[in-house]
Amino acid sequence: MSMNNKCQGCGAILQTEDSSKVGFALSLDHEYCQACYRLLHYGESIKHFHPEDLPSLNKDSLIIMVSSVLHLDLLFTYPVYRYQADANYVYIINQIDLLPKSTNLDLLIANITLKAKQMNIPYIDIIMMSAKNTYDIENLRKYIKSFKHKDIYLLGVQNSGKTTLFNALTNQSKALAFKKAGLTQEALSIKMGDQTLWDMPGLYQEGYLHQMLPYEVYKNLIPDEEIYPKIYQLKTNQTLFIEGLSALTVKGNPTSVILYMHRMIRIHKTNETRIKDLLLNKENQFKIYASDYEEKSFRIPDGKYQITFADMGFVHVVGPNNIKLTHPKGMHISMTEALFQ
Ligand SMILES: Nc1nc2c(ncn2[C@@H]2O[C@H](COP(=O)(O)OP(=O)(O)OP(=O)(O)O)[C@@H](O)[C@H]2O)c(=O)[nH]1
Ligand SMILES: [Mg+2]
Repeated sequence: MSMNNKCQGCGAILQTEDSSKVGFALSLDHEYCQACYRLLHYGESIKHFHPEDLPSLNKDSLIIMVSSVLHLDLLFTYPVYRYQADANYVYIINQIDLLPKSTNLDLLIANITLKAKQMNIPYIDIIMMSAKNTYDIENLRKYIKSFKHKDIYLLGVQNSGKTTLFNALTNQSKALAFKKAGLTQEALSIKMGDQTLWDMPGLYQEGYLHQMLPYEVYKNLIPDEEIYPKIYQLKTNQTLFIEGLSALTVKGNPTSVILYMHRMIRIHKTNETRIKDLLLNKENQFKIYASDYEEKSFRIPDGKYQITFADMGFVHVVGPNNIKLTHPKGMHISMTEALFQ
């Protein structure tokens, strides 16, 4: 088995021996492993593994931490600067094109900067951009060039857009960038002048949709274009039923809830008493995705708060209030202060 041929799509070392293992290809001459080939040509997903450990990085590098606006609750939570203390850090808040055009981006960046200061995060810059915007990419390319570092790493949670940035910055499209979490398996690198740009496997996040649903299903639940916020007025004990995935019930005073999710996700306003019936699919009205659900209660303090539903989006709720959620068991749910209005 050759140890040199890497799949151009996910970076896995190609092997022809075990079709159940990562990097399997029919021939070592192929550009792509079979999993990437099928994903690329047929949109079909066969197993990819989820790399969990941070691979070792060269010293004195520039680390670009890529975060999606969908994962802002996790921003700065991965203490990469502890493992790689000699590196310099730049944070990219990617996918800002997903936020409604009306979003106050100045306020967002001010709040993010404040959060970084409060958490003592070492960083050179925080950049908000879209990997799909050629102007942003051009600026980022120039920005990277202005550094003396030889190695530039793209790091961050799965699906934050590292490979999309990597392809755009290097003017090619061989590495695969899809909504499939954990797609990049091993580091991919390309020379940019005298610097090397590294696209790294995503950091694994527990409780995201890929853990409970097949790719064919979850890819349709993750937003990929501008989100149009939906506002709902809810009375006490009224519930927002979010497709067959979660239910949000207001337990305190009547309030409004603003929902930021994929426009195709069906929302149904109902009463708390009907959640069980709906989830048991008695009505056959909604797709029901999970079989095991759990409940969580949140006491929302005074102010605007964000409840994040794994990697599918979030809601804004104004406190003080009490909110009850019903969601698939193990789903990552968090409550944080809202970073924009
Ligand atoms: N709308 C929008 N979509 C983006 C942007 N950046 C990436 N995407 C999409 O997000 C999905 C994931 O992108 P990838 O580049 O594969 O993400 P990754 O961080 O490399 O993911 P892993 O390899 O799993 O760690 C793809 O469907 C991209 O098209 C962006 O700025 N805007
Ligand atoms: Mg990738």
